[in-house]
Amino acid sequence: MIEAAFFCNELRERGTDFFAGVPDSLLKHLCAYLAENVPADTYHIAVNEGAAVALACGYHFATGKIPLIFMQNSGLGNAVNPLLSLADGDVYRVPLVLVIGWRGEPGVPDEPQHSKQGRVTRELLGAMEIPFVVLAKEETAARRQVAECYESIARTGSAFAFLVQKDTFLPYRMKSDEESGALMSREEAIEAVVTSAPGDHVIVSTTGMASRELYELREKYRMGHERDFLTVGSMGHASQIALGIAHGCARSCARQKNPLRVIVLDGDGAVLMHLGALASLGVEKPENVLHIVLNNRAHDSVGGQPTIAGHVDLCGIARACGYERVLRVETRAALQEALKNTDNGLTFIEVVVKKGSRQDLGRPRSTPEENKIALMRYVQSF
Ligand SMILES: Cc1ncc(C[n+]2csc(CCOP(=O)(O)OP(=O)(O)O)c2C)c(N)n1
Repeated sequence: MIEAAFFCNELRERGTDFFAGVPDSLLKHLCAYLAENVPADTYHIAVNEGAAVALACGYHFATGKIPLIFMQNSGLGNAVNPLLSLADGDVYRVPLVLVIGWRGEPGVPDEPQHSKQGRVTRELLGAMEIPFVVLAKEETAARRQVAECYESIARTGSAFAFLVQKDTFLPYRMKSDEESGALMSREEAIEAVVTSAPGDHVIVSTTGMASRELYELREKYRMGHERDFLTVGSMGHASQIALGIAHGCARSCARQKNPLRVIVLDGDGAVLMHLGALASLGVEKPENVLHIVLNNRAHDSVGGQPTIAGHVDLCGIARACGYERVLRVETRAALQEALKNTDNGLTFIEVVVKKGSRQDLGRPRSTPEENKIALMRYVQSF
């Protein structure tokens, strides 16, 4: 394994002094190092990976320097458009260093949502004509690769990528940023939703630990999983899946008078990633959608890196987008109270929670497809 400090110093020696991206668990030690060791105005957690590419391009236009963009390979999808239609050599030819966490690497056990992505990551980069290496886990080889990266960039004027395998970076311990214990945990908030959700409902939960916690809570209360859609990948799209379900139910559910409630359990990082979804919901106003954002101001599931949600008025945005009932709660009692009156049109509840999860949190034991089939059967039975 290599030190994040070593890798960053190699880059900095070659003039890279701007770091933007969306975090990944495979890059958490790199992000932790950057957070504490580079000036705050040069380290940016972007709302999505495409935004990070654009941000880095802008920095290059202003400085001529070669910025670095970090992301999980899941984020390549968000980045493809700006990589090919902004930074590419056929367009503005922007030199970029990409550092990409390689989830789902063939032969390495991982979650289903990473499997295809991991299998095709190299081919995707190849199709985009972005040269890459798998970052070595040993300093001499890694140093050689960094030299190769900047030689390639000097030759092509375009991007070069490092694919980062599991256990490439040595642990970097950040100073503790433990939050006050007064706030609920995400899991406690989800428990309150699961145990006091109104009537017949389905829950569309967001990417990361929220979905795992929901799955475990359904086990704990022996509730079955057929009412849940776990958005295990596709970060930021849970609320649009819910909107689609709501539209479908409105057309086909027999019990139109009392439609199935569709509850979104979103994360702050996820909601910021595709914030435009709020505008779609707010304008379309499906009356049976309850959008809950569990705001821990962090990308908790991949290492706790901060989002910008602590500086953004999510309720104000929801209101401005047209949500009819908007609330912000900080306690379990307030959340339970808020959940009592959710049949008055499109509702948004921001739940302020603390970071962190149980150490022994499990993972769904049924496959995504099994979950989907059970959910479809449940929804279509109305
Ligand atoms: C497009 C994409 N980028 C990055 C990731 C990696 N990822 C998985 S969960 C997560 C953090 C989600 O943060 P948030 O929505 O705030 O929920 P929390 O983990 O804090 O509960 C990230 C960045 C991903 N799955 N997909």
